[in-house]
Amino acid sequence: MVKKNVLVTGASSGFGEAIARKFLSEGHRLILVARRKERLISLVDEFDASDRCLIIGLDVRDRKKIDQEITGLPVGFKRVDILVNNAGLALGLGPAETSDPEDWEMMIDTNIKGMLYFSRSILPGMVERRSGHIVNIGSIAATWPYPGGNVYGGTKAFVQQFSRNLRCDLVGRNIRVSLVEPGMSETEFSIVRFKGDREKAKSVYEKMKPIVGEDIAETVFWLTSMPEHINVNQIEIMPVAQAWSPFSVHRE
Ligand code: NDP
Ligand code: 8X3
Repeated sequence: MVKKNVLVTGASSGFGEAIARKFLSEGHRLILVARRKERLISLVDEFDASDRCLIIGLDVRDRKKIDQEITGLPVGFKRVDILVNNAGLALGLGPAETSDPEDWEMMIDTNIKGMLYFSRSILPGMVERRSGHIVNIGSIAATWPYPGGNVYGGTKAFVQQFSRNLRCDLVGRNIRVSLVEPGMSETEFSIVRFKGDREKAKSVYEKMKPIVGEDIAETVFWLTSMPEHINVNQIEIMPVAQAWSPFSVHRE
C-alpha cells in the first residue's frame, strides 16, 4: 500500500487511538488530534515515530483553530489523504425533560460541528487533488433509538445524513466517503457518558463481549485499503451479543 497521510480526530483514546495505532503500525504518516496532547505524545514515543507524526492539541469545537492548523500544516503533512472524523462523545442517559442542555450543546458542538469543521477545512485540498477519503464514525444510535439516547442519537443521525449527502456533492471528484456505525464498544465512551463513574461504565459491558477499538481500527483500515474505484458507503457493526428489541408498548 502507498504510504498515506492520515488525520485522526480523537486519537487520544478508544477508536481513534486504535485507528492511529493501526495506521502507524502499517507505516503511514499520522496527524493526531485531541485535547489531551500528552497522550498523543506518548503514542508517538511508543512507536518512535516523531518523524512521521504531527500532533495537534485542540478542541474540535474550535473552528478558527482548526482552520489555522490545517492552513499551516507543515510540508510533508499538507496533503491529507485520509480524514477520520472520530472525536465525539455522549453525555448522560436520562430522559429529555431532565437532561442538561449544556450536555446537549457539548454533544452537538463536538459530534456534529467538529466533524463539519474538519471536513470543510480539509475538503478543498482533496477536491483540488481529486483524491482523498473521509471516514466518519457514526453509531448504531443514528438509526436505532433507545431510551436516553435522545440528543446523542440525533447527532449521529446528522453524521449519517451528512456522510450520504457528502457522497452526492463529491460524485465525479474521485473522493471517497465512508460511514462506520459501531454498537456497544468498550472504550472510555461510557466513563465519559457517566461523567467519571467507572463502576457504572463497567457495568454496561458486564457479562458480554463488546467491540473493542482494534475491531473498528481493522474495519477503517480495510475500507480505506479497498481498490480506489470502490466506496464503502456505510457499515454497521454490533457485538454478537447485541441485537434489536421489540417496540416498547405502554399499557395502562
Ligand atoms: P473515547 O471516549 O474513548 O474517545 C473519544 C475521543 O474523542 C478521545 O480521543 C477524545 O479526546 C476525543 N474528543 C472528545 N471530545 C473532543 C473535543 N471536544 N475535541 C477534541 N477531541 C475530542 O470514546 P470512543 O473511542 O468510543 O468514541 C469515538 C467515537 O466513536 C465517538 O464519535 C463516539 O460517539 C463513537 N462511538 C462510540 C461507541 C462506543 O460504544 N464506544 C459506539 C459507536 C460510536 P480528548 O478527550 O483528549 O480531547
Ligand atoms: C455508542 C453506542 O448504543 O451506546 O454510539 O449509543 S450506543
